[in-house]
Amino acid sequence: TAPVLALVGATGAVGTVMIDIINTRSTVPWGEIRLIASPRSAGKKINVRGQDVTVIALSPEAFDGVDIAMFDVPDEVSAEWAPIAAERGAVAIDNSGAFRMDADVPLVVPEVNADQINNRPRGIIANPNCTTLSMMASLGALHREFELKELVVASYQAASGGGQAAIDRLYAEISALAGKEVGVVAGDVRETLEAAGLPISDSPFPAPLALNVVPWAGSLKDDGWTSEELKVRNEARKILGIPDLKVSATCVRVPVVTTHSLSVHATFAREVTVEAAHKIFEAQPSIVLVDDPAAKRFPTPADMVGEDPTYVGRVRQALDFPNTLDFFVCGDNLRKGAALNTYEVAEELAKRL
Ligand code: 11C
Repeated sequence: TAPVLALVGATGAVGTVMIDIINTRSTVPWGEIRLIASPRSAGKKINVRGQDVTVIALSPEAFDGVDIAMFDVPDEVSAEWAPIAAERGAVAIDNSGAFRMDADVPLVVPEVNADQINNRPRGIIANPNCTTLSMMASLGALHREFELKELVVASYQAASGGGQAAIDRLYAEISALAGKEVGVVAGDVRETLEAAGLPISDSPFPAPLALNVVPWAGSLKDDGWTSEELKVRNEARKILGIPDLKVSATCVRVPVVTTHSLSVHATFAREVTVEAAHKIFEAQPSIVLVDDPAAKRFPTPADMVGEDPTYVGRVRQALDFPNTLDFFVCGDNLRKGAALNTYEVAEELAKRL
């Protein structure tokens, strides 16, 4: 019989993208598709592949009969409920940070390490952070050919990585600054926002985001690193299966609504050329290569938001570093960065049940 799929967090930002993905797939392998959310959202009806499905409240019984349960909820909700789903017989695919670095939980990007799907002693599979995910298809493909040794990245992260409140804040800041000649005197953007009733103390960001860039994402960890920067390092190592990969990341928030970008400086064990990298990117179905510097063609987040593939461009051989490529990637943080990768893991798993 066809497997039963559950979506936990069906009414959230990522859950909504997930339902869009399910609704736009030409075929799905599922029998029932069950929508689960907090008691507040229970009773709501959502159209899933032409049928109105009533959202049910999160409870242990909600997982009875479920084969695969996808979780798009905060870390603490996943930490409590993914093991309950697993106890009830489902495989939980979790998009939070709760289990990613646990040794007995695989961290899966299907085009890089699909083989890890079978290695799930706790019945839990984790989905990486959206920043890490945006560069995994390209790095995984290059690593297979040239063996990655060192990775230095800077991210340009969209507001929506911080959820709906962060998106609302960016729009509010843009409205408050529109038509004003600010950004010319130190502090004038901050003061204008404050005068408009938008003090930074109310913002999810630690500085103005409109007309600015903010070198901060996540929370403070040891020695000045942010949680986001450590996630990029730890998760990249785990997904690529290179425990001693040298990684240095600086995570920066930019005034983009959705789609994270990264500038990547990657050093390999073997010689790598732009031509060879182009061929590898072109052969990878989940990558679109946009790299024509003479025509000034390269990916930008505003030009590919809402799309499934990650976009790669500005591929250059580093002038002063042997066996090293520099390139720029853009990935929709709500699609491949979250809902889409989770769903692709579920599809892979369905084939193996
Ligand atoms: C951000 N990457 O852009 C974060 C959001 O570990 O899943 C996702 C956090 C996570 O703020």
